[in-house]
Parts: sequence; structure tokens; C-alpha cells
Amino acid sequence: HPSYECWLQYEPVKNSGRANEYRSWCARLVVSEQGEVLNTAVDELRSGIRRMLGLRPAIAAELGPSKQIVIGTAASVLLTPDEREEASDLPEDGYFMRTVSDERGERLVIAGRAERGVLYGCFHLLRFLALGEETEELHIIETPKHRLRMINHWDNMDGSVERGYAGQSIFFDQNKFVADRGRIADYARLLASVGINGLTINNVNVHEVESKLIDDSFLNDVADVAGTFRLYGIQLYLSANYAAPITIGGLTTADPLDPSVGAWWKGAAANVYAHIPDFGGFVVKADSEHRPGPFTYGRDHAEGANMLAEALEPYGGVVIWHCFVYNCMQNWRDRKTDRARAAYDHFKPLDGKFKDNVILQIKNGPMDFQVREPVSPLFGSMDRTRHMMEFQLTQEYTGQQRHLCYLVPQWKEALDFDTYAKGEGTPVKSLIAGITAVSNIGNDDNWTGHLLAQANLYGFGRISWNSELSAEGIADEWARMTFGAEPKVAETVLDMLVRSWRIYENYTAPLGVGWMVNPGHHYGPNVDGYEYSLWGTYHYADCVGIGVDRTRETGTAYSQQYFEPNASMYDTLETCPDELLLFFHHVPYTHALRSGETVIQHIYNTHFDGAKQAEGLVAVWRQLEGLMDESRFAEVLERLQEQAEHAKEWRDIINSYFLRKSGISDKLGRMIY
Ligand code: BDP
Repeated sequence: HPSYECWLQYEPVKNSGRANEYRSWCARLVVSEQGEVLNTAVDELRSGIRRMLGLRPAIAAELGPSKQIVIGTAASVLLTPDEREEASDLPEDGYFMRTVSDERGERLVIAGRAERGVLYGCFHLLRFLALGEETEELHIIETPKHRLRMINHWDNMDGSVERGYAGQSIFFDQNKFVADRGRIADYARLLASVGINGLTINNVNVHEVESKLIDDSFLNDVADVAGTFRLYGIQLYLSANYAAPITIGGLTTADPLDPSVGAWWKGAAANVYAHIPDFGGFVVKADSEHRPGPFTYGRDHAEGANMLAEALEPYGGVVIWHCFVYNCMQNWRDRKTDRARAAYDHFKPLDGKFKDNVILQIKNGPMDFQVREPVSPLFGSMDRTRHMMEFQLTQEYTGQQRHLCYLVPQWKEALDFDTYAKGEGTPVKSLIAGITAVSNIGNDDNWTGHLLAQANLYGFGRISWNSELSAEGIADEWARMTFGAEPKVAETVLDMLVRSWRIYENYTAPLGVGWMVNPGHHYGPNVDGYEYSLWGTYHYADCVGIGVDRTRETGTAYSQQYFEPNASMYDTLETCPDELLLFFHHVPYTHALRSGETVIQHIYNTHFDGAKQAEGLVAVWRQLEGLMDESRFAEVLERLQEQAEHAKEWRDIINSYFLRKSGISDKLGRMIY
């Protein structure tokens, strides 16, 4: 089933010149060592070669006289002093891939610093084959920009997936692990093909049953699944319940400073490591959205996290601690309270107090994965604390995989954002220890519900490996690997992907204000859905104006959490970028944007445009009929049609709301007050 294969289609190479070139290398694979991950790499290469070139490569331990591929870890395959020197600089997951020709023969060497690098190198070569790249003269050195490249699942053991839009969990069903682990292995393979090296399998909101993943109730199963991922170089982590000493330990407290609590966690960690020696560590969401945490005992988050870190330290494990901490019961009458401020207010004062094996996990924006947000000001503000970026692959607020929204451009903006933390040229990507993202997959046949949402998973892996890659380049690669080289298909899909974020933004909440969604499930328009709730997510629209005043003088002063010149840039009406205007300022509907358009006219225009653009997506997709298999064509068409219809609903609800609130007609006459 081609949608299940994602970007690893391994279609036969059509260009016969290229196919011959590849066959000349691929007839012989020289492998002189054994290892779990290395064997995975060799198997993958063999099967890819077989499927793309119709060739069964011979496996040999020694170099032969003709062309060949040599695979292995740096220590064992390196033949020339040059190569040896290159390899000595490689980080743990790095690899090189180069062609060499000398008296010992002609060879294409794929050498990893460790086995994981070998696996990545093999996937790299297979990508080259799938994309028809030239392989005669290779000299590629790849080192990941981020050491930790992770996926977080929000899967519950009953089989449901919090914010999941692609079916049920592939790990759990009816409070047990699924019996058939085949799909888990297929998933591990997909993740490894784009360089992911860590993952959590259970929801950050850890309920009672999932608390037991760290004790004998489930550890054998966890270890088994960890073993599947290990073959692909992926380390397993678990989300842990801060109150576990009470819920499963029988203690009366979870106070991090109570010695019995520390001792309990040490015992729990010892047991986990006895089952899974390379266990990654715990991911913890504490004191957030009704989750338990150190606040209950009057302790701060450094005290809370450090106690867990101590338990994991002897084994090299880490605590990944969520910064998504805010008061979800706040008093909305007070205009000075601001949820956007919360993460910084909570964590900045703790900088330097965390142990070395604590990594803070910070969402890309200060709110919660909206279609447009500024970058969280915590990035750059904590130079004595390791921290990592969290993105959301699952499209909770970006169309729930019923709408097309390619998110890589959004992530690129966040990673490239200049924090000015150490003067000009301190982008977020230079400050972080890793990147993680909330998974968008489930047990749907095509993994991601919307087939084109596979591009987000692919793109996340690629960008977490190399944040310098362009969003367009990644989309192009993905389109060609997924649908084949037919230029019309690849070009059309690329074009759809790169325009999709803006299209979605056009017909949903305007100018960075966010949150105009139905409460609870967050799908579809509802302008006032959260306006009077305690969750702290407002737009403050009335008959005069709209937007949240986060300025220094008259607002919540959130703008001041940034370094200069960002603080002033956002704070000043004239310099604040249009797309974030309503995130930072409350303005009259007649306020002229930098684009020259008034706010109200911008709302009308973008909503009419966006709905039309969504319709346009259906039209361009229709032109691909017959150029790919019928089933993939049809499943995407169905989603795009739904999007086009739903975009009209968004357009009409948002536009008529603001028409009535403002009393101002559309200057193009589409709506008259
Ligand atoms: C929000 C989701 C919620 C998650 C939360 C989190 O609505 O389901 O539990 O993020 O990250 O976006 O903890």
C-alpha cells in the first residue's frame, strides 16, 4: 500500500544511465563487522538496492577488485589517512560518505563514527538513489546540528491519542501493549531514515495506568519495545507522573525534598535501567493543566526536577522538564495577567539552578502551538540551563490533518529567530540542546490521516538533523521520494506544501491573535469560544478594536521579556511585524498596517483570499489525476475538498463576526454593514 510506505517507496530507478551507475557500486557490499544497528543498516541497504535496482548485492568481508560499497564504523573500515582524519572529527551520530579510488580498488565508503552514523549514511545513500543523484564523485560529511532529535507521543494506554488525528495508538490498546509489534518496527525505520534518535511513547499527561509503565506491571513490554527502537538507533524515554510515589509507590507524599521520595525514585530508576540499560530518561509535565508537581509542596521546579535528575544520574539518564507551566484558572478580569508571560516568569529566575542532566523543554511560542506566535522569550534567557525546542507535528491548531498545513516554514522561522541574547547573531538554533515534536501519527493506513501531513514528519526529522536545510528543499525531496520523479506531480505538491501555512493562516485567526477555535477539541471557528474562559487566551475584540496589549506602558509588558532590539521592535506599534500585530497590540479596526491596509480590511481580504486559495488547492490536485496511483490521489482529494468547504465556514464566521462588531463594511463591497 503506497501510502503506508511514506517516503521510502524504493521504486525501480527509471533512468537507465543512473541505474547502471548505481548497479556498478551496489553489486558488492563490503561489511567486516557485526552489530545490532549495523545489521539494520546493511539489511536496509540490501532491500533498497534490490527494490530500486533489481539486484541482490553480494556481501563480502574483504575489498574486491571492482567497484563496491564499504560500510562500517570509522574504526574498522577506514583505509586511508585522509579518511581517518575526517572521521576523528565526527560527533557520535555523524558519518561520511565518499568515493575513493586507489591501488586497493574503487569504493564508495559509508563510515559512521558509531553504528548509528552508519545507519544514517545508508539511508542517505538510498535517498540519493531514490532522487537520482549522482554518485560517481562523493565527498559528503554529515554531522547533526542537534544531538537530541526526538518525538513525543501523546498516546494513552487505552489506545486513544491525545490530540491525535490519525487513528489510534500504534503502541497501546485496552490498557495493554499491542500484541503485534510489526508496525512499531516499521515506524522505527521511518524515524531512523530521517535521523530521529529518541522518543517517548506515552502522553505527557500521565494517568494512573500509564504511571505503571515504570514499574513491573509493564516494564517487560517497555523493554521489548525499547529493543525494537534500539535496532534503529532510537533511545526510549517515558513520560513520568510526578505523583508516582503516591499513585504507585504507596507513599503519602511526592515532596521532592522528602528523603523517602528521593529514595523511591532511585529505586524506580534502578529497576527501569535493569530492564533497559540504554533508557533515555523521564519527560515530565508538572504543575501544569492540573498535573501534580512540586508546587503542591511549596517547592520550585529546580528542586522538583533535580530530585529526579539525581535518580537518573548514575545511569546517564536525563530529565526533560516541560516549561509549559501557567495558571489555567486565571482571573480574566485582570488585564495585567498574561498567560504568554508564564513560562519566562516561572523559569527565568531558576536559571543556573538545574542539574546538568536536566533539559528544559520549551514550546516554540509562549502560548500553545498557534498558527502564528512569536518565539518564546525563554530562548536565549537561560544561558546556564540546557534547554530544547518543542514543536507540534500533530496539527491541533492547524487543521487537525484535515487541512493541509506544511509546518516546516514555521519551524524554520522559530529556529532562525535572532534572540540577540549574546548580541546580534544569536539565533535560537545556536542555543538549544535538541529538538522534539509531538507526533502526528496513529494507526491509520497512511500513518498521518492526511497523506500530505507525512511531509511534516519527514521535514521535522530533516530539520532537526540540519536546521540549515530550506523548507522548500525538504518539501521537494519529500514530494519526489513519495510520489516519484514525474515532474508535474513533484512540482505541484511542492507548490501546495509551501503555500499551505499561509493559506491556513489567511482564513483562520488574524494577525497573530490566535485562539478563535471551538473550545475543547479546537477544530473549527469560534471567535469567542475562549474569550471569557479562565484559560487565558483572549483577543479582546469589542466594537472599537481588537488585540492583546502586551506593551510595557499600557499592557502586560510581555514585550519586555525579549532582548533589545526585539523588545522595542515588538513594543512599538510602527515596528511590530504585521503578522504579530494583534499578539502585541490592541488597536482600532481602522489602524493601518504596515502593508497599508486597515486591520478590518485585512481581515476581510485574507479570509476571502484564504478560502479561495483552499479551493484552488483542490483544482491543482485534480490535475494530477492519472499521474499517481488512484488510491493516493483519491484520499488526498477527499481531504482537500473538506478543507475547501471548511475554509468557507471559517471565512464566513470570522468575517461576519467582525463586520457586526466593527460596523465597517468591506471596501470591496463583499459585505455591507
Ligand atoms: C496542548 C494540548 C494539551 C496538551 C498540552 C501540553 O491541548 O492536550 O496536554 O498542550 O503540551 O496543546 O502539555
